[in-house]
Amino acid sequence: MKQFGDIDYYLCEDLLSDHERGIRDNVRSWVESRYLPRAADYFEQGTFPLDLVPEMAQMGLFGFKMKDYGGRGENNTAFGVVCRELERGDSGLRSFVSVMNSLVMFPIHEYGSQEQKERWLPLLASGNAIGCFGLTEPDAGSDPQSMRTTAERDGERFILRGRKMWITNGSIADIAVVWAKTDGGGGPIRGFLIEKGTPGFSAHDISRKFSLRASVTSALVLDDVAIPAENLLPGAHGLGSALGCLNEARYGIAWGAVGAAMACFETALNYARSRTQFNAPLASFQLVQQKLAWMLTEITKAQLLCTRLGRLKDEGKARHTHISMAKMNNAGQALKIARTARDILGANGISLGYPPIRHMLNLETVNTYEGTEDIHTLIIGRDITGMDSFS
Ligand code: TGC
Ligand code: FAD
Repeated sequence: MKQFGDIDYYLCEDLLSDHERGIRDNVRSWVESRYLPRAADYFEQGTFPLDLVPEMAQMGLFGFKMKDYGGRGENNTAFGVVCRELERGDSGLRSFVSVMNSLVMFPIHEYGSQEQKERWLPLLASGNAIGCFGLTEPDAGSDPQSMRTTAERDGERFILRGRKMWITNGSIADIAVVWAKTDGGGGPIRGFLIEKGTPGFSAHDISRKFSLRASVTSALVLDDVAIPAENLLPGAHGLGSALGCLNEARYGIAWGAVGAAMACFETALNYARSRTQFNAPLASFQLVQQKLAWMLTEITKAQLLCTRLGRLKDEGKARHTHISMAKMNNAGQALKIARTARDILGANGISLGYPPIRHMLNLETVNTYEGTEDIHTLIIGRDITGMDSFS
């Protein structure tokens, strides 16, 4: 049964090419048939459906923009549309694809050696390897420059010591992109590849999450982890290189949040039309119409923002501050839209039988990770004023 309609008040989909619309339709129908029927179960059970990874690889969802090493070579706008359609299903599903593309394959492709690219990119593109990205630490979240993880050169090896926290895919990853300060903590931040099974390296899942439950989130432990010197990403120099990966992921999140908001709006509208109270459909009450009108207006604004951002990125004109604005606005508004949808559903709104509560809880994470709403506000504030107010 087809569940998703087109929520496109300003005909933004007309701004896509036939090819991009074809990609949208394929991913949408896969999400509807393969993910949505089990979405509430995955969330309730707190599991990510690893059995779907080969199907996603088959669709070319890993290395989606990469022109070589088994990638699909699509543009940024098409990638955004994919993220939106995946997140109509669940933020955990989009997160998996974000991490694979933007936080693991991107840094290996951009900053990796020839050997690293040849070894890992085809494996990741085919879904035969999973990756994770370790930047955040227990005491370094919004301020990754204050990280404590270190990498010490020891002849032909590096020895890594530290902890990473809140790492998507951590325990299921074959390869971890880990950021650490060199020279015992006094040197610049560099990126390293750490393989699963390396002595001293382990991942422990974070349980009791109420958000992004259909996604694996782990802590990484690095106790004197010795890796070959060639596991350093040679092209990654300083925090800016890690932030370069975040630009890619934040861009996908800006689109993805719109997908979650669309799913919530659609549910709320259908519910308001069919539910009767005081002998009239909820949708006939002015207060309910006000909520629906506000939701659709915010979705439309968010669609316009990320459609334009996609084209700017395709033309090489997108600045990281443009991406911050779209991530900040779209995640924040999607969260408010999900809360409003949950409200329109009344008591049913707290049931996993309807998607809004699941999206609402997920969007709490989406609004926090990849830079909180506050941090993106400060990034934009710094861009406008030229004055740094992070500390
Ligand atoms: P700051 O001095 O601003 O910058 C340090 C260097 O980086 C450059 N830079 C950027 N480069 C590329 N892209 C960007 N977005 C950049 N922003 C800054 C900058 O020019 C500078 O270069 P250079 O050559 O002068 O050294 O650094 P700061 O320490 O003041 O921090 C700035 C701040 C706060 C904006 C940054 O630290 C930040 O963005 N914090 C938020 C942390 C964050 O977003 N973490 C995300 C972790 S990963 C994650 O959440 C994955 S979720 C996965 C999933 O989808 O499941
Ligand atoms: P803090 O930095 O401690 O912030 C707490 C509060 O203080 C926030 O409201 C923040 O906005 C505010 N604040 C902080 N600094 C300022 C300031 N200067 N001015 C005003 N307000 C401020 N990280 C990874 O590296 N890899 C991953 O794969 C990954 N996946 C994640 C998955 C999940 C489910 C979650 C929840 C997080 C994930 N993260 C990941 C971590 C995420 O990026 C961080 O949680 C995020 O960057 C915020 O850091 P923090 O949680 O330490 O909050």
